[in-house]
Amino acid sequence: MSRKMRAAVAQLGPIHRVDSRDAVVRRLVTLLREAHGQGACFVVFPELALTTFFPRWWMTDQAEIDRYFEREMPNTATRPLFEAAKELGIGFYLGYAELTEERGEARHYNTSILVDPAGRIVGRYRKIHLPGHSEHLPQAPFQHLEKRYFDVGNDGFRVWRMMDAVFGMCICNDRRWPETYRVMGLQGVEIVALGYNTPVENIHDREPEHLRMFHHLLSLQAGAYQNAAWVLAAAKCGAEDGFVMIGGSAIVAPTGEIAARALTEGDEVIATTLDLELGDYLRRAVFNFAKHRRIEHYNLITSRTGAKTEV
Ligand code: ING
Repeated sequence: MSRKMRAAVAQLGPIHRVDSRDAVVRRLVTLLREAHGQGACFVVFPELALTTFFPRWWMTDQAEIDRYFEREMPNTATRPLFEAAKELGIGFYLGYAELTEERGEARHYNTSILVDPAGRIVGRYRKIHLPGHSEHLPQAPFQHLEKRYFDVGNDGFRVWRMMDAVFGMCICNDRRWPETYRVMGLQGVEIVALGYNTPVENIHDREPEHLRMFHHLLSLQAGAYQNAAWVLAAAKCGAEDGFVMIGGSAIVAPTGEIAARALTEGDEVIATTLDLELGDYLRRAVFNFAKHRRIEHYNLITSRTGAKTEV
């Protein structure tokens, strides 16, 4: 009897600066119900799914910045989502900005949580690969201030057993780094859930826009195949206050093939029945880590940060 799970990715269209948490949560609940209607028992929502992608804005007033963060989870605004999920018996991944305190100091994380079908938070991840910059770039068409507004995540890349499967989480830029998937792959991850907000325009260098989607899908497909895992990726996309982000939400199989892909840049649910044994043949052979990996030759991966040519 093969292990199968019907899962969905809930893509979000734009969230504008004026949009309230309550209005956004109503959209999330609608998407959750649609996913349930498609037979899903697990749904992935995007990165920073409760607010606009605020790192695009230069802000200096910490109180203004902190308005984009959640001090507790669930909270008044998000409780309807947890309650709907529990009513329907659906687990979910949710990305949001987390404000917490550690050793008396405020800490700001770009966070995702894993919630089980009973509405309990069973896992938390804090984004490790923070892209962009920390200083104001006045000449740029928009900012990408994740290095300014967030602390580097301190939870590592972990996995959790839930609903008879092994789940892992990451967030947006993490998906571009093979280390992200491999650390989870070495823990036997079967389903990697991730959300993303990816601007169409590259503010640093002139780059053909079609490459944004190409690199996004390439990263998902490589990570899935090289670790024999399902990868479920949810975009927040479309024009947020005029600033366009790519769609391309996708469900990628352990073979690296795209099983489902969003067609729009709005609120959209895609769903697939995940065969959790589809990747078994890859783990037995080509990606049998225990049999083939040669870690005695990999030390630079964890001992050297930047590239250095010594020849
Ligand atoms: N966004 C983008 C991402 O990694 C980016 C930033 C885009 C980096 C394109 C490099 C190239 O998809 C977030 N939020 O990480």
